[in-house]
Amino acid sequence: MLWVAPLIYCITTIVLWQVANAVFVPELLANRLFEILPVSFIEFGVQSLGALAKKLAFVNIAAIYFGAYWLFSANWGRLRAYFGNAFYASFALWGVNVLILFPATGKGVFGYKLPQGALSASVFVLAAHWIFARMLQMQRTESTAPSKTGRRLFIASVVIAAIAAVGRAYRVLLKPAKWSEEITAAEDFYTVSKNSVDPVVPVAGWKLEIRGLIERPASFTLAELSALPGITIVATLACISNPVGGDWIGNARWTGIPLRRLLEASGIADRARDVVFHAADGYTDSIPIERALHPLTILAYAMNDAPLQSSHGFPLRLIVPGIYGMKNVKWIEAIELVDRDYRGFWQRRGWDETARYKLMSRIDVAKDGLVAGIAFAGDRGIGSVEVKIGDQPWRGADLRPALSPLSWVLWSLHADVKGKGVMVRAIAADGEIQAAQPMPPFPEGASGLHIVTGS
Ligand SMILES: Nc1nc2c(c(=O)[nH]1)N[C@H]1C(S)=C(S)[C@@H](COP(=O)(O)O)O[C@H]1N2
Ligand SMILES: [Mo]
Repeated sequence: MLWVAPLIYCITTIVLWQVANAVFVPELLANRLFEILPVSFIEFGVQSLGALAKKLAFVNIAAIYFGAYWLFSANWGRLRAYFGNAFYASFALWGVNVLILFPATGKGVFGYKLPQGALSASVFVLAAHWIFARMLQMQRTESTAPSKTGRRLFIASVVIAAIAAVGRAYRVLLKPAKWSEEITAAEDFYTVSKNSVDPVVPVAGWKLEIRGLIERPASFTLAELSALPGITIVATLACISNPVGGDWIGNARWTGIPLRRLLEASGIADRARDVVFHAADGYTDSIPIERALHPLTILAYAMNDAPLQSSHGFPLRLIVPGIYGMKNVKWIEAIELVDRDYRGFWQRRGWDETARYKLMSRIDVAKDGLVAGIAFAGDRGIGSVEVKIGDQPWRGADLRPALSPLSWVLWSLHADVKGKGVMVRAIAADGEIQAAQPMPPFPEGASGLHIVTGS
């Protein structure tokens, strides 16, 4: 049974990771890969496969990692001659993890840069290797003829990946065209993060720390924050990677504390220039102090009148007017005031620094005599929306009143569109007309008009 030792090793590491918050080496490797791959390549994957792209990459890396243990175990009959004993062999493999893989993923030798610290990180990995050694020891010294299991596992993983990809394409194609709701339900709200596995932050022990260039550093528990007078605002959030016509945009009611109140209570130093947010997943980003003091910049703990879901940043996330989703940091643990321009996670990878929302509009439906969709202008407000059908002149659409100055607007127009090209453009309240020139999402957000064929 050559696969018992690697299988038990795989299960042990997953259990330790999920239950005891131990490091999971494939996760480190996957995150590292996302960091070193060119952004345009990741964007291509994410846009063609959606969030699934990252999960597939993660699963494949895990398969390669545990595959190496399977190979080791399959060849144990031969390898025993070199190592002498299963425990020495396992110890060597542990060394590969903590002395090679940890530093290679930027976590330092023994993982001293990990949030868990070097001791905890390497001891958990050692424990899993001890179990692997026990299993190797018990493995019958049978022939080392390569079994077919490896090839079968590989074929199975390719088949599963293909089914998942086809399934997703199917869902996208079958999704009936529906006009957006004013408020997007939390379950339907897009989620985006840099992580292959998002953090789940427990309330117990969680604190928001405020530090840096302030007179009185402070910290708050979630109960303390929720007891402060809060505000509720409707605001649209959109990802800077959202392509023209894409659905990485949603509108929700956010409840939280104006950031301004916390900062002013802490006494802002004159030199403070940027406000930096540090998150539980190691993500950081900043906004200029002026934006942080905007009365509608809030630290939100509720979405659509329910506690924030983990995927949307529980226990606390930033909602900042006029700036792409990227800078609306989730899972916040600390807020730091600094005297310089702080470049966040995506800025270091070439994405735009200001990240101001571009004027956008999208067609949700164009059939049975109705054209309808959404339009969004960040914190500037939508003035009007125009639709062009075939070669007819631009026509003004009807607008529903915006729920807030930071909300998208729903627009519609009754017209015969069957078989005709339909396009839309938004005009901001300040008179700016949505740019027709197509531009890809990288580095400052997509532009171009959404065009569909009516039915
Ligand atoms: N801590 C943390 N915050 C984050 C991110 C992240 O990876 N980590 N991703 C950002 C990006 S790119 C976007 S578009 C929004 C998405 O928020 P949502 O998932 O609630 O829609 O979260 C932002 N906040
Ligand atoms: Mo994003």
